[in-house]
Amino acid sequence: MTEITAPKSPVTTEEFTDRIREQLKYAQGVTPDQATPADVYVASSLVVRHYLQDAWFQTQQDMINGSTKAVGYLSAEFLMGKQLRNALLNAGMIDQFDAAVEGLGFKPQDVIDAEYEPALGNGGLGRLAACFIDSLASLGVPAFGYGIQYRYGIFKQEFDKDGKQVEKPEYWLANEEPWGHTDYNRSQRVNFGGKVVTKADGSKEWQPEWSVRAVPVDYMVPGYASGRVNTLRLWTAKSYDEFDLATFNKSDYLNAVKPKVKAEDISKILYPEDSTPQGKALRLEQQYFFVSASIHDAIRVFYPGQDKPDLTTFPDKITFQLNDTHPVIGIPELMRVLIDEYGYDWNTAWDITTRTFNYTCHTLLPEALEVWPAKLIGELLPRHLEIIKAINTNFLAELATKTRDKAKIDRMRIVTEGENPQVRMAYLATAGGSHVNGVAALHSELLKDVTLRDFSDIYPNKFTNVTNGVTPRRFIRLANPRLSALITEGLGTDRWLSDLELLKGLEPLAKDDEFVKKFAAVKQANKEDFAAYAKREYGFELDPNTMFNTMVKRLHEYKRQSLKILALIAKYADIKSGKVNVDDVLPRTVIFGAKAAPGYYLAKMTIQLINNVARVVNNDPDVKGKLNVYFPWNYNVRLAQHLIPATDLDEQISQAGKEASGTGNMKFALNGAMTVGTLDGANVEIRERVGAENFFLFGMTVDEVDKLYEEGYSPAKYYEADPRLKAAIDMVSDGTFSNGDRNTYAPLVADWLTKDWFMTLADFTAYTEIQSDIEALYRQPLEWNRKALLNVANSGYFSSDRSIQDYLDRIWHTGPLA
Ligand code: GPK
Repeated sequence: MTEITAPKSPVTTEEFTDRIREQLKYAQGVTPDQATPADVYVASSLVVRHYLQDAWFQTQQDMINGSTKAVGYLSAEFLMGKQLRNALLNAGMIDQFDAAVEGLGFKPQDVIDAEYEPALGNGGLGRLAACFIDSLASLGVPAFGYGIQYRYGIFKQEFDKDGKQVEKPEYWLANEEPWGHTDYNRSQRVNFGGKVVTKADGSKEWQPEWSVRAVPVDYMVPGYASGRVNTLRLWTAKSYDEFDLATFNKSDYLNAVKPKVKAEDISKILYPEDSTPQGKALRLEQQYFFVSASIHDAIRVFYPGQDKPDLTTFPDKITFQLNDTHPVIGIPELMRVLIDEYGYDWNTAWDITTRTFNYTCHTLLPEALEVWPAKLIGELLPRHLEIIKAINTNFLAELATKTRDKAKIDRMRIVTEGENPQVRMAYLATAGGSHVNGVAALHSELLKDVTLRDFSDIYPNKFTNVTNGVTPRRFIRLANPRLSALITEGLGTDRWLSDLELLKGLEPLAKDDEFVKKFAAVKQANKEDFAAYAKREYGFELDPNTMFNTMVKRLHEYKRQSLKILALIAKYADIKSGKVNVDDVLPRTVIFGAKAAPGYYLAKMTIQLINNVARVVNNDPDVKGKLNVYFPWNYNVRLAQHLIPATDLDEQISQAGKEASGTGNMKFALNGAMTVGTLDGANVEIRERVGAENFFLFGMTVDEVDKLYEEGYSPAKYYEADPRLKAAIDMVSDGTFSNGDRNTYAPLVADWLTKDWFMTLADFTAYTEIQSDIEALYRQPLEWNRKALLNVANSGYFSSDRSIQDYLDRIWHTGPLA
């Protein structure tokens, strides 16, 4: 007997069908005969929202009337992926939807595919935020996701005929978008510029120069089987002045709409940088825009209709999590609101503020911690700069009571000294909140020992770890229905979808050859599906009888796509030179997915190299189809959902000490891929849990990396020492992958040989050596799949439900609604 705990549908197929017809008629204005899949998609989405509406009201009411503190997750990015199927799953209506849509003469998949993916994030950080709000709702914890509804998401990636990345605007709102409800009646004014004046009573008044209207667009966030529906509130910027009439009357139409354009520019585009802050004024405007609107919104929600609310209770109503440094301007903003708008004294305001905020750091790259010139803040937010300076002064005074180490105090300044003072947002976040957390055990240790060392010396109790997680609803149940069915069969229950540690119950089944064969059959079927998908979407011809070896993530030097491509070239060179007999080569299909920041020169050149290696290797008859390289463009959540379940081997090969956590690594392990990886980020914890014998470890550790830097790293030495590495790099130089042109990749080669900041060359030999272990195991399918199954069985810890529970216990100190 299989126990089914999935939510029951609130609706029959007949009702669902009727509602779709109704929406088609009244919202879309088409008959079922005229309707396209896109019409049915919009109609179905509106139907789903209809059925979630009461739970949404109830959740808000219980939140406002009850005593359970809510969570406000402040994030510049929410990389949600498609909404319809996820909402259907969480609300228990998948079967009714499928049947209703089929009854109307449509294929459910076509309707699902008609949804345009909102790509309002760059990568891991944004996708984590999306997993977290899913888990908060599923655990029944009242929460808001607060962010920006960018008109243009992360750019759409294309490749030109030379294999170079081309960025195209991602105008995701070009089509009807049924999920977001624009609530013009709950807008907030956000001010910028101007000056601060001191009033007669000594208090300060900010006289801003211009302002924009922040209009919330509300998305329902239905919990899985919790009956709760939270809110993702994304702000969009509107102008108060449609146009300047005086200018308009002079027939200068373009200039007349300038104020409108400037205001609406604020939410126009997501900055496409990942782990590198761009010091742009517009970016700071975006950050202040959404954070200021969100703080005022929370006060409106929790103190409805009150002119003089008692905001000393604010930290009992909501806790704000700062997702990286992007929303940190919220700290001086809350201070300003409390002091200037509500008349609290400094100390009371500081007490409220520090009890309200907590900060998550997502990086170890020092260049990725945002630093703003004080001058820029002063121009845009003059009152905030005053407050930041005062926070800095008080903080330094407090430090002086805790240490006599003047140099240390100086290093900890929030505002630096000198001619062009800078504001360090990570330091402001650490000083102005209760807790600071890293995103994996190793990362949190390194944060304490290196990046924020001085802070952790003085405030050791502020620091904690919350290892990242991913939602099993989207990344197992939706992405991999076959594996989901097998897990449910193996465990005798579907309860694992809300208690992922239950996967442990699969462990004994790894000894059962029949079960392992079923598991292998699931993978094979997923590979065939992916091959069909890749053919349809990209025109690729993938052979599902080869090993599918995947590396998907942002293109960054520290992640070391170079290591993967150099190893592949070395293999190709072995075949070309006859050093290995091509008939002995294990057939492999290597699949890359990666976007590079538009201004990141070496990353873009790496993309070009990969595309050209693919062109050459895939078309070389000497290779006899043993090596295949594919680079589907525009990697996004949808592609991830198709590719991850079809992967045999996953690459997590960053330089040790550089990847804060990784979350792709978790998704792959949970979908039964084996990992080849370094001791970095959450790889460490994954390996601990799945067992060292079920993980392909290679490469230097953090300590070895540090030691090598200290000794003086010379990449050329490694090039000379390993003939296969030399052959690979020489092949890049000699024009093999650039139609004979020796200059194309010269800058990349020069970087490898003279700088190689992330020590790709030093780890090359170890990386190629582990390949023989990988291939030997892959030649024994039963043993490979046994180990892959053990990866699934032991990765339950990496559910975002567990991450959220850790945040609740260690940081937020709240829980589900009663
Ligand atoms: C970290 F600093 C940043 C950033 O700007 N963007 C981003 O996606 C990632 N991250 C880390 O690189 C990953 O290791 C981590 O898993 C992810 O954030 C979520 O914590």
